[in-house]
Amino acid sequence: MLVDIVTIFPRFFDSPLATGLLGKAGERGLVQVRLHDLRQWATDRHRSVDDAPFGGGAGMVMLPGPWFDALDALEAEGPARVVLLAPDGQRLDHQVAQRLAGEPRLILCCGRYEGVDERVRTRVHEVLSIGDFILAGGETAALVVLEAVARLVPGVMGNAASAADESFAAGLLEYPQYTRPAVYRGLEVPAVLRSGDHGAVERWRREQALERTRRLRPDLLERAEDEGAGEAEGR
Ligand code: J9Q
Repeated sequence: MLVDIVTIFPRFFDSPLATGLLGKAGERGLVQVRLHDLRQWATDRHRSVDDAPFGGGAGMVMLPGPWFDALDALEAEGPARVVLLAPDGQRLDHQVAQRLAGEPRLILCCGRYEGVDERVRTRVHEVLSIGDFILAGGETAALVVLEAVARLVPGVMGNAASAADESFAAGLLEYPQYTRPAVYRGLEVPAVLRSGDHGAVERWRREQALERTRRLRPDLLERAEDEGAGEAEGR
């Protein structure tokens, strides 16, 4: 997968792209990320990318010109799914991430929080939000999208177990995890996990995941039921 990110802060992505899963996916050529400074498509001598809003009001609005020219240039290289990060977009979830992971090429457009000239939306295929809160700009949201999508690109996560966990994780919260020591400051690891009875461990984990989901995120169970998934598919 190729991901082009258009931003006024290309350096924002340096450390996340060099580190951990994204770093490894880049090294292995599974997810190639290219960063583009929106200012390279600015046309005035100050390299402006924003201006005051028509009609007045606080803040600045990103100019259509640099965005149109950036997308002209990037799309001239070939087809891509163009995504704008904005608070009024469709909410990112596992399903959206899976859909995007199937795309050969994405262009992630990071706007600033005051907004992007409305006409830029004529050039994007979809608008995505990562939640109901205000960020300074789309960069943080783009990074969230990128990480959620990259780990679903075939080959990035590796083993079959993570793929199996993935379908499970989509519908239920995770079961409680423990490692050594068996007793820490008087807090014990549940006996079933140390019993060696793999069937019992499996049943316990499923029960715990269901209970935890019912208690903390009942909306996830309702959705799994609506989708006709859940029990039958082992989620
Ligand atoms: C660009 N608040 O917020 C939540 N998801 C995305 C955003 C966002 C924002 C400002 C600018 C994206």
